[in-house]
Amino acid sequence: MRRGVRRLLAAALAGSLLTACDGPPPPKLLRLEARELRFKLPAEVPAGPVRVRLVNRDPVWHEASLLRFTDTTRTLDDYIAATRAGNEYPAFAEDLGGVSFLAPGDSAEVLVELQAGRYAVICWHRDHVMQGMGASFTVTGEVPPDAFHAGGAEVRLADGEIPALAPVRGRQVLHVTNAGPAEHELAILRLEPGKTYADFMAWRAAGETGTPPAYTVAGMAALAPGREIWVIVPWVPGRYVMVCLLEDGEGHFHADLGERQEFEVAP
Ligand SMILES: [Cu+2]
Repeated sequence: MRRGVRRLLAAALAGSLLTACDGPPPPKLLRLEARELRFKLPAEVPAGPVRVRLVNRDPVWHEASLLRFTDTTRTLDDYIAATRAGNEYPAFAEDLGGVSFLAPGDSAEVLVELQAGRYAVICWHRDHVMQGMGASFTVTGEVPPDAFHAGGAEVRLADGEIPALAPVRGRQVLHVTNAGPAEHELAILRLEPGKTYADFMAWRAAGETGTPPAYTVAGMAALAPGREIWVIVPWVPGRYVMVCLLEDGEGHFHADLGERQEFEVAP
């Protein structure tokens, strides 16, 4: 584990409230509302474990990629300028996951531990970053010691592979780590009956109009190597595909280079 702290997931995350006085405090909620190609969010968040929830109020798909400015003199404008200049991984920012792309009206949640610093959320879906869809915020204070205990099913990402998963019906937490060396993301899509991953990619390529062949139920945006995040998945019965849709230097989706798993959640 990154900070060597052993964690077990707080019961609060699984939907039940902790009542013991000496239990760990439940993670704070950072609610990101996407509307009219902008994010609405608080300006300041206390350091420690944070549930990041993306709520998509737009008629188009959005994601909320979470990053920390490693060079504190840099700003969101610098980041957007860098992406417009073709640099998708500016050296002054570190990708910490965030929430994967979501259909209109949908929401999803991840859990991360945030240290004090300056952060931003960016929508990397389609050309939204070029349109300036990002917002910055500050994390203040100290991370409480052993503030939360995290667990969950282990999902260790590496170049060219996503491990198979044993989904547990209902609410499940996935502890996602990136062994690198490349950045990876993880989108968990529920396929409509009879539809495939190829159908979904064709729908994307055609401009995302009409009924999508699949919907994201949970997932995380780009995660830097060595980082960790917890993805909260509300499994319902159906057929799923779990993919990384980042691209390599030659324009191939990681999903087409082995980072893809298809599976069923039984009724
Ligand atoms: Cu990948």
